Amino acid sequence: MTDHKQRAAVKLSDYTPPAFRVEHIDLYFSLGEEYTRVRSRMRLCRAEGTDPHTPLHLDGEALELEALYLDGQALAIDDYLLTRQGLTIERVPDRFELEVHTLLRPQDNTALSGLYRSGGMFCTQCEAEGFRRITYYPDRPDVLSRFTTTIEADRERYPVLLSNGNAVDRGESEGGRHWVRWDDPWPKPSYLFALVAGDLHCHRDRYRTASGRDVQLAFYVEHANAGRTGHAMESLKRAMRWDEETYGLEYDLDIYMVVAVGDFNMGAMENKGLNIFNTQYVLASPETATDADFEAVEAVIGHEYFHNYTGNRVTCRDWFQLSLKEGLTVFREQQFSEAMGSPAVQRIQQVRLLRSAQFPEDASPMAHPVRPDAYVEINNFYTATVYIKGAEVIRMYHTLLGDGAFRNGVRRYLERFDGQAVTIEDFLQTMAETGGRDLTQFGRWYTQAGTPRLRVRDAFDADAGRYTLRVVQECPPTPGQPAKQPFHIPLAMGLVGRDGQALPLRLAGEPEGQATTRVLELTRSEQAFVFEGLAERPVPSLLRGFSAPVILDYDYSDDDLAFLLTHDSDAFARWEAGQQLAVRVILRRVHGERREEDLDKLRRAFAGVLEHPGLDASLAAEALALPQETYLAQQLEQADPVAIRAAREGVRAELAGALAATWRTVYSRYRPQGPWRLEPAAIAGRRLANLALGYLAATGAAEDDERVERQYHQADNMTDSLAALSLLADRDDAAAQAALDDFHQRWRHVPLVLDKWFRVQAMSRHPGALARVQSLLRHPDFDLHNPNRVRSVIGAFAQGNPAAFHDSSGEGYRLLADHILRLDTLNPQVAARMALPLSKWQRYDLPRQQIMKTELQRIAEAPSLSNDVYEVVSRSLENIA
Ligand code: B3K
Ligand code: ZN
Repeated sequence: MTDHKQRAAVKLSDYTPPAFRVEHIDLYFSLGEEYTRVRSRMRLCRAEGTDPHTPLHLDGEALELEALYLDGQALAIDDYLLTRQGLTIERVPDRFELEVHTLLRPQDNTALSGLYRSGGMFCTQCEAEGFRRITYYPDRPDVLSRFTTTIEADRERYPVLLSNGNAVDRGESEGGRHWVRWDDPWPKPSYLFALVAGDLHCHRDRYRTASGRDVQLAFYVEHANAGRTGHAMESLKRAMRWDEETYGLEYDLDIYMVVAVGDFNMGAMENKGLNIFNTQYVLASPETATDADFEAVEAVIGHEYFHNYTGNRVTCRDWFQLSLKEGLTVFREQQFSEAMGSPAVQRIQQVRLLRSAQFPEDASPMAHPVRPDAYVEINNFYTATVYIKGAEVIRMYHTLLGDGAFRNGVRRYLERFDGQAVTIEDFLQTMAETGGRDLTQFGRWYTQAGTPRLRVRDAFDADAGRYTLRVVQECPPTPGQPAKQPFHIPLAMGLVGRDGQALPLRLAGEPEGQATTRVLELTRSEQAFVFEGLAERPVPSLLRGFSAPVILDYDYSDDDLAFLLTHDSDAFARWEAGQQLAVRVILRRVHGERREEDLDKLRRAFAGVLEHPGLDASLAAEALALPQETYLAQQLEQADPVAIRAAREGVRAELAGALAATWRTVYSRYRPQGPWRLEPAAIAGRRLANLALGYLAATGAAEDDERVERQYHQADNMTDSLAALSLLADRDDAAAQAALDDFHQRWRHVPLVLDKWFRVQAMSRHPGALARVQSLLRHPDFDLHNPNRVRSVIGAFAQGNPAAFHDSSGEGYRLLADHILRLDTLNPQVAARMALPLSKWQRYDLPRQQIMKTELQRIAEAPSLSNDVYEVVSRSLENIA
């Protein structure tokens, strides 16, 4: 069997500081249709304390070296050593100038890393290690340099030429060409370099900072997308204002540019002053984008903007520190989204994502700590763990320190380390100092992988009025970490009286207090907390606001859950109680256990949500949505996704029938009247009405089927249109096919919308979904070169349609493996992402495990596999811990 240790892993413990500094780099790009020439002139100097005999090593990959000059002298072929990884010059002075000429073919760069083409434009993606695909350079985040960049290209084809910083000069050159020179005053690591050239439409605006400086804002898109950047522009201004008000951080250049490209490996990139975005997170109009898309645009615009400080001004020493910028920036993005919308709804959605994306990762052979300690390919570590568990870790600092100390700590961190490349330890130390807390044990959140489980038991002593909570924490083994030390866990909780009132919490030995929520700090494997002054046994409300990324295990009765759903003062805890009730009912069905009273319990609980005075439609929609199949699967040692689908759909259909009249009323009452508006009440209305429509689609009544069709045909916005279309994609009658054909016909020239057409079919709950996916992959509009299209078919199917993907025939696995192998020759980064569903094989029954492993093995044995896919499949095949 292939072993990932056969390929060189980079280890955190091997870190050494850079031997050379780059004081300045002057880049010259001559862009062409067949080849592009890059000339780099660097002023280098040996870092203080470095051995004077240390050779100079520059990273470089997939480059053609045309010439090399050291202090003006051309170097001959035996003056340096050239390998597939880079360039080494054995003897160099302490200070010198190096000029490097390279030749690239961006039009053939299907990996979309480095300089590549998307549609008619040139663009770059340098994080993590794309700059070495442009020129030879010490391509590591702890080498910061001042960049000037001149871009020269055909004037007609590429009227817009952009790079980081300010445009300082421009001119004409021969043969209908022109050039622009950019100067970035802020020293930066190479991963933040960017270049764009194209014939682009520009949406301009400006922003006045708190101190009164005017910043130009510019969104560049292909002409066909003009008019769809308004929401992104407004989101950017809101993000700029929010960061000033919340963290006192003001933008630090005179211009902020965003470019939208249709071919992009991930969501967006925070290049200094020149963000490059996947079109998906910039373009939004009511006809083409759903409410969720609008929200995602605001969040990602915010995220990349917030990186300007957390990531760009203070960056990472090495890529093991990735969560230093990503966890913190995701947390800031979450705070921003909470401030712009409903904090409770946001929190629920964050937790749902954590549970569906990160918990399974933590339970898989790919599990790694928030700060990993080894990698073969760093791009494989832009994971849910580094990003969203990383954000949960930051949220726990916030919970432990309190809002004021947290914000002061972040400010102090940014001031202290401005312009530097630092470590997670530097952040932790600063937060500990500012908060006046010892966070040594807390640091284990960065070094230990796995999801801790809290087992809570309680006892009530009626005579003494004393209630005891006993908490045991344990964390399962993960690869390379058989045993774990206890974590420092903030457990937010409350106690609810039998009358539904929040009870004041008094811990034994403490004076009387009024607080009804407290944060208990767990630091040992087992701890007890004794509350006094209680007249009767309370119902505990545990892990309020999801105060830590853990699995909570407390033996609630069904009635307790229904009670908390109605009475808990914490919105998150109410939602959680409802979800747990639904989880139980569905899992009983999975186990073939059918209790008469089950449906009734759920029906009453759901009706209670809808009858709640002061109903928040958005929160209600969250509470009435059944738990996701992936979450249900995690509750089982070994899951059968087909049985889970059947049980969940069965419950859905029964709830649909039992509450049909209610769903119809909800549908007509909450559907916003009049034209589309992007306002909280209208968004919440659409969400709840579409949820009701989802249940109605399962009643089997002709009137409800027609209601779905009507909504599809009458919708004036993508939210309603797509909600109906995805329900139609679950059917296979003539009306459903007609709607799918209509949608394709209408949107075939709008790639982001066409992605939705592929996605709803790839995620169809129809039993024939697997066959449909097979034909979608042969559809003329399917394109393995475009990551969005790949994600909307292959990703949606393998991650978002468990019952079809895990079809017992194994066809789903084979189809995925075939496509991973093809994709790996084009775009290894995306191919490796697509392989992740197979890495979770241990979670399924034995026959499925067998076929999944066979397919992993087949991939592992393929010749010339990329490091990206190699690392995923070889780790997946290793035995867990
Ligand atoms: N920093 C980029 C991600 C780069 C991923 C490289 N494989 C986007 C972000 O997190 O904002
Ligand atoms: Zn980020």
